[in-house]
Amino acid sequence: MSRPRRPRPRSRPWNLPERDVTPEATYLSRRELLRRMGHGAAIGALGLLGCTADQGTLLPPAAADGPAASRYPAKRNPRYADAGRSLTPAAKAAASCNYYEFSVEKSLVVPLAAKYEFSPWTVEISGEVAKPQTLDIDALLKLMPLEERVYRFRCVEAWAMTVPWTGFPLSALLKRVEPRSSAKYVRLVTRHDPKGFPGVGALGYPWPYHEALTLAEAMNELTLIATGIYGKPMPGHHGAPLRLIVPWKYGFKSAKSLVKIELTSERPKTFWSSASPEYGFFANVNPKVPHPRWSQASERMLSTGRRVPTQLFNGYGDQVAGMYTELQKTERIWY
Ligand SMILES: Nc1nc2c(c(=O)[nH]1)N[C@H]1C(S)=C(S)[C@@H](COP(=O)(O)O)O[C@H]1N2
Ligand SMILES: [Mo]
Repeated sequence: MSRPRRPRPRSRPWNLPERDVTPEATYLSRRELLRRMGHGAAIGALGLLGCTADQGTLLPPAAADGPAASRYPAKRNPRYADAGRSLTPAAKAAASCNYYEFSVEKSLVVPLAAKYEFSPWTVEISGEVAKPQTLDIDALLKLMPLEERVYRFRCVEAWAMTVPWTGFPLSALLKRVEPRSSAKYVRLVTRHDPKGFPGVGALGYPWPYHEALTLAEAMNELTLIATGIYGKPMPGHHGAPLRLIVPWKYGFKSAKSLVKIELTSERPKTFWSSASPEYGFFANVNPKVPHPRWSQASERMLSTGRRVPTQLFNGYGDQVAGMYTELQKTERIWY
């Protein structure tokens, strides 16, 4: 877990506190990253958006067409009607989007994703299952019961939001494909489109973005496949047309733009643990286990900018801690 610290002079204008803790900028300075990605000009043109523009004006209309649009807003699940915090305004959540396929620069994710074509889209559910399926997104949406849930969301960079996701439990989908007894893990793979995604080419990351859960984690009641947010179909920047949500883990586990859900017998590799030894497989939220480069004791609410104490398992311990009682004797479960 220990790695050399890079000197990070605080006088530089891009060294705002949030950026200072961006885990992904480990190897290169942000300016260098942006230069290599060819975003220099875009940053010049949009440079003020992150600070002064009314973020509300950056929001593209949600994907309001499509046969599933009439299913929104879905009925809110009373068990998750309220996450004990006020909802984050949609524009604030959009302004903080993390989506490296588009850009490492948060203010560019919304405008770049707005130009991307997310349709048509198919999802494959395969691997150690009795009934593998490849479904068009509309067919999938017709099949699954949609509900709304308000969850807390905690990024490893120590910002947090509270948002209403629309979607269905991953368990409901997995039951349909009938996992074999050999299935122990669920691997989630996102769209691979090096030509279409402007952020992919220049960076040496192991694209496509991929994540994984144990089968028990995937079957946990909290684990969602989200197809919408704020009562509407998912906009591009939050992971259209469908993404994972695992609210007791750091946000990087919640992979966007899924194209494949594969059940496996061996533990799959994950994008961030391949990219850096700072990250492991489990990535459960724990305020007492600092990141090698910063504390996780508190988090900055996107809604107010205030810091609040971080909760163990992001406050979802009642529903998830049991899965780790044995595991944590032999595994590194916090990163
Ligand atoms: N495909 C993909 N999924 C991704 C990411 C990404 O860069 N690409 N970033 C992750 C990180 S680090 C976080 S914090 C969340 C952010 O979700 P949001 O932008 O909808 O808030 O998405 C996660 N899922
Ligand atoms: Mo994140």
